[in-house]
Parts: sequence; structure tokens; C-alpha cells
Amino acid sequence: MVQFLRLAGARSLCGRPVSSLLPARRAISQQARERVAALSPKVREFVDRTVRMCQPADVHVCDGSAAESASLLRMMTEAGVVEPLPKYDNCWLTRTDPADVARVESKTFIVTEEKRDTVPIPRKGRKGLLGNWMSPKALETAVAERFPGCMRGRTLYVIPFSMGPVGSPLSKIGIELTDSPYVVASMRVMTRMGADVMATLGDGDFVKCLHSVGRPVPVSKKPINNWPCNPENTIIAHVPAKNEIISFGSGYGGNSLLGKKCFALRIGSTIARREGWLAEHMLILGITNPQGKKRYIAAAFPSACGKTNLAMMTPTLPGYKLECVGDDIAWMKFDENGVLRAINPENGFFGVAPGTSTATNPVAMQTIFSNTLFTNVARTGDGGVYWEGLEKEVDASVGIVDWHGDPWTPGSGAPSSHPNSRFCAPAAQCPIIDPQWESAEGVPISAILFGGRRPLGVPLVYEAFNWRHGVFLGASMRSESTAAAEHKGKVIMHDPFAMRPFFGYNFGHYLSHWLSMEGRSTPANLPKVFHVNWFRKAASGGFLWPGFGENSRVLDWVLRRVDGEDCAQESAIGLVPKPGALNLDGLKEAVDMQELFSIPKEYWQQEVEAVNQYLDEQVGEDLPNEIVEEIDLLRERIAKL
Ligand code: GTP
Ligand code: SPV
Ligand code: MN
Repeated sequence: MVQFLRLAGARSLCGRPVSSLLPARRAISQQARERVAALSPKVREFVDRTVRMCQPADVHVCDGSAAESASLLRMMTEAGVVEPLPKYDNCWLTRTDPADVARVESKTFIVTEEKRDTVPIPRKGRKGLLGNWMSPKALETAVAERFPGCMRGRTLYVIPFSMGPVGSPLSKIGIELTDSPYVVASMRVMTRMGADVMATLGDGDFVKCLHSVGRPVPVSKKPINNWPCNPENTIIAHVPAKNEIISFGSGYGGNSLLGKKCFALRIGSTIARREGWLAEHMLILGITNPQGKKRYIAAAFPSACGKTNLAMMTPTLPGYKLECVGDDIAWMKFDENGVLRAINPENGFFGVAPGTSTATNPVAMQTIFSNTLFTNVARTGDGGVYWEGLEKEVDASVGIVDWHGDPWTPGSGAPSSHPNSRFCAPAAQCPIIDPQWESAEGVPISAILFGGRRPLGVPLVYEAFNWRHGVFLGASMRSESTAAAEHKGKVIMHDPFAMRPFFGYNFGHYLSHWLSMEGRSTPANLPKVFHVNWFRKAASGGFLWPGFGENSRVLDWVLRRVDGEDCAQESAIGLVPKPGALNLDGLKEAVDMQELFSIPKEYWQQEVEAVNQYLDEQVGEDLPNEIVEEIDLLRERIAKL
């Protein structure tokens, strides 16, 4: 970006030579001032205030056009921030500073006057693990230490964006102010962005999103990979009372594309609580059975645990058809008939690249090779991409350069791509995008799945006895850690509702909110709740279940349960398929069903105590009684095993 601003003769978006924007400390130009003056009063106030504080060299109001995006990508190419991938149509590769490759949960905060509004108070002597609280005063200090002058020498981009289809009653509008053109290009894919959103907003209210990479120009040291960032001072703060998000120091994914986790989940969950709906880390899919009956399912799995894959799955069971509504976030609301309706607030997929292949996710492979931004994957000599999982599809003899930009050969030990490397592709390009994916009222949800990476003890699928037990299944979710956040090693972490990094308010209150949803529905319409685990391992270390398209066998059983079929039996942990009820016709490899569905008593005794200890210590006084009762019931049932 330093280079970008110093390129002789390079042109800014408004057509003036970039060099005229320097020197960095000069106030913004008359033209930029005029562009700001033309904004509606509330947006203008936000931009004005930010310009005064951050002192950018220029202001650009994004119109969201293809020409604007092309112009930005050209500038970023000249600056060495992105590289074109000539093997594909309008695809680009970015390599970040290796210090900025994932969400930074430890530096993510919710700002409220009262700490207890953000996090439950843990039992004495315990460290709270359900989010980080910051006081408004501390935020003020943090902002004052970071933001004054932080955009010097850079352009401030004004991004009007809509989460959900523009103008839909369930949609919400945000304005992101950022000094990262990579964020602009990514937000154009991940959200509906541009002039029509600004027009729809008028002088209405919006979620204020402020983002800076935190490296004013001239930079004190040369950015690695031309990716300016400031990991030492990174902070991602959310102020629910003001519908405000403030992010500094990271340009990556959920830290900087503020519509996603920051808005649609953290701020979104606080709005949802106030307004009586749910903002969840869930995929949404439509599935049509061989009889032609279509149902929609939502599923919450933690980061890098299979949402994108399930959302685009190619069923191996004959006669099933799957369509994708969303792969990461669901906004859901019970309608006047008690039917849970869901929309995907996003406009694109920010998916994990490694593991994506024609064998595992052919639909994703058909989605991501045009108009896509790749980040931290490897590059082939013929201008394509490469990552772990493409060994059989890409001829390595053309030469591969790894995500650091160094030559790489298969078998060299280190992976070619960062494990959290991603593709950022328009959802509309997905060949199985659901015809209803932009429906204003949302799609009706028949079942909710919770799941995680559980190498031991947890069966392939089981059903909750009722809604309350279902809420408990969400509350007691655990999963092996992944590269999507900064955690080290493969530990089994508690990740209730796959939302631990994304709660916008006290998890105890969140549980009460979920429990109360039963009252908004009817027994016939209330979605059934299930727990799934594609990741159980054999003693030999391999997965017991083939997963991916074979997961259609589990969805088949789920739908038959939704239809009320008598194909389940009680177990200590929930309803499991009756012997022979899971359709295994044509399954190519032998599966040890005994092992896959076993419920080891000792394992579950430890499990219930681990969940009990976690919920008691972490949620304490705020843990609803219903959940305490579910723990006791589970303990009793396991004792009888
Ligand atoms: P986020 O975007 O971080 O929220 O992740 P996600 O939940 O969408 O996860 P994704 O579908 O991208 O999957 C992450 C990893 O899990 C990939 O490497 C997949 O190949 C792998 N995976 C997905 N589904 C399965 C499955 O059924 N079985 C096995 N063994 N691996 C799977
Ligand atoms: C996740 O980590 O759950 C993601 C990627 O979907 S990010 O947008 O970085 O949060
Ligand atoms: Mn996610």
C-alpha cells in the first residue's frame, strides 16, 4: 500500500494522480470534502468525525460498481497487494503478513457499562471464557491511543452495505469506513454493497463500522507482503448500545469484513435479543427428498467444522437434491404461525480453502473460479491456485509457490497454504443456490443441527428429546480447536452453539432467550433439534464415517424424524437411529456402526461432569434452571448405562 500511494503516475479512483494526495499530513482535498458534503446527514456526521480523527489523505464513497472494483484491483496489483490469477476469470490472490491470518478472539471485546450485560460472572477464582468485556471508558482510551492520524497517507473508503437483500424487511444496513482496499473488494463480494444501499438508507440509522489496518503512511517499517497490519495493537470492539463496531490493526476476514461476525453475529445477536429473534453461526440448506418434499435445515458447527461443506453437499443417496441458502450465518425469526423463518444475511462465501476439492465439495469447486479473491493459498506456475486436498487435481510439475511466496514441492513438510486460507466468492455463482435464497420472508426451518469435531465418544447423530433438551445440546457443544482462530494445538474446547467467539451479550441471557423461543411456536411447527458428529475416529486414527456427501444419509434420517417416522429409539444421550434405520444402501466403504454409535459409559460420565463444571463455573448465577435440570437428567441416564 505504501508503494500504491507512491507509484508515479498511478491514478486514484477519482482520476487524479495518487501522488497528488501526498504529502500525507495535508488535509483532505476540496473534492473529497465535496464528496463527504453530498452524503446524508447521519452518514456525513460519521465520516466527518472519522476524517477528523484518522486524517486520511482522501475519501472515496464506494458505489459498488464492477468498474470501481476493477479499478481497485488494478491499483492493488500495481502495489503488490494482490496478484491476478490468469488461469481463471477475474480471480485474485492475496498473501497477508503471516502475523495476520485469522480472527483474534483474545483482542475481541464487547463494550457495555455493566460487565454482566456482556459476560456471565464466573465462579470465584475462575477466568471467564465466554467473551471479553471492556468498559466504555477503556474503549475511549483504546481508541485515543490508536486512531488519531491512523489513516494518514491512505484513502478512507466509505462502504454502504446491506446484510440481507437490499430493502428486505429482515435486512439491516451498515456503513463501514476502512483504509483497506482489500476490505472494499471483499465486502463487495460478502455483502450487498454500493449506491443502491445508500439510496435505500436515506437518512435512516445504520450500524457504524470503523476499520483501520493501523499503519499510517509513511510506515515505520516495510509491511510484510505489502500487507500493512498492526498485530501488537489489534483490537476489535463492539458497542451494542450504539450499534457500533471499531476494529484496528488486522485486515483479515472476520476482523475486518465487519458485516460478518462483528455485525451479523455479535451486534446482530444483541439486536435479535431486543427484537425477539435469533442471529446464529449457522448454515441454511434446502433438501428435497425422493418423494419431492422439500424442507430447510439450519446447522451450527464451530469455525472450520464443516458448514460450507454441508451447505453445498452433493448427496450420495439417490433421489435427494440439496440446495444452498447460506454457509455461515442465519438470522431466524418465528413468524405469526410459529414457523421459524431464516435468511442468510450474507452475499458470498468466505470459505476454508484446504480440504476443498472435487472429491469433497464439487459444488464449491464450481463456484470459486470466477470473481473470487483467494487469501493465503498457494499459486501454481500456470496462474492457478493450489492447497492441501488438490493433490489429485493439480499437476504440481508446473511449479508451486507457497502462501509465503516461496517455491514449494509436495512432501516438503510444511503445508503449501495456511490452514485458515480462504476463498471469497459470490453466493449467486453457486450452481445449487436455492431459488429462495433471497426471499424476503426467509425459508421455513424444520430442523436445527448442532455439531463439532468430536474424535471420541460422540455418536454420528442423535435427536433431542424436546426443545429444552435441544437448547442443552447447543449449550454443551464441544469441538477440537481449528486454525480459524489463534488457538494452539488440538484441544477439545467448549463452544456452545458454535457461538463462543461471537456472543454479543451474556451467554446465560442468550440461553434464556433460546429457551423462551418455544413459546413463540407450536408443537407442530417447532423445529426438531439434533446433534451430529462427522469426525469420530477409530483407534487406528482414521475417521469412522466417510462424511461429505455421505452425510446425506444422516439428513435422510433427520427428515424422516421430522416426518414423524418411527425410526428412533431412546438412549442415555438422546434419540438414536433404530438398528438398520440409517440408510446405508450403496455405501462404498465398510463402516463400523457399532463403534460409530457406541455411547461409552465412562466417557460420558466424564463428559457430563466436564459440561457441568464448565457451565457452572462460567455461567454461574446466570445459568437457567432448565439447563441445570438437563444436566441432572443426563447424569441420571448415564448412571443407568
Ligand atoms: P468457517 O467458515 O470457519 O465457519 O468453517 P465451516 O464450518 O464452513 O467449515 P468448512 O465446511 O469449510 O470445513 C472445514 C474443514 O472441515 C475442511 O477442511 C473440510 O474438508 C472438513 N470437513 C467438512 N466436512 C467434513 C466431513 O463430513 N468429514 C470430514 N472428515 N471432514 C470434513
Ligand atoms: C469463522 O471463523 O467462523 C469464519 C471465518 O467464518 S471469519 O470470517 O474470519 O470469521
Ligand atoms: Mn464461520
